[in-house]
Amino acid sequence: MPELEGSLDGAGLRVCVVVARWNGFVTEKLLEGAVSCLRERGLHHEDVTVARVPGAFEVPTAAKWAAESGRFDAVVCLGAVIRGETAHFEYVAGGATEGIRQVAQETGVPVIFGVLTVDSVEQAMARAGGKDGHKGEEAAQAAIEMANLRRLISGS
Ligand code: INI
Repeated sequence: MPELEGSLDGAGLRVCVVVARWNGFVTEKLLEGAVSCLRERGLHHEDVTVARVPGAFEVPTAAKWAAESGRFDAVVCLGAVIRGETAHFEYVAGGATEGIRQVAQETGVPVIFGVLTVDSVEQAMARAGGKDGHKGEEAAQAAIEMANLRRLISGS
């Protein structure tokens, strides 16, 4: 029975990282982890492009531009939506989540969800290199795996 699994070797891949400036004290940590992971796994400096957007709500739009450009094997989406007192959280988090899912499915390019949707700053920091791991690194790793799996499945 044939089995396919994307490797974690990033050599030769080109990745765009879209990162939101909102809650930059968290998203910059996500970005650092994502870029370190991509470089450690073999991507060249010039094959990692960073695109900054105002907030998580804008991430799917830039991700779509990147995915449709044909310049990237995968897109990593990073942001942090931290629950406040209003329903705004639901709209921003929901828009980012649904938008990213839609871009991935419409374009067929791996578009990876690395947006934290959390209740508190503590929870956000814990997932940005703290006690609950590093969502930026995880997202970068998922991008490499999915880009390589796509090549295996499509035979290119
Ligand atoms: N954007 C975020 O990335 N995180 C948030 O927590 C957030 N909150 O709380 O409002 C947020 N809002 C801005 C939003 O993403 C857009 O940039 C803005 O609405 C302009 O479209």
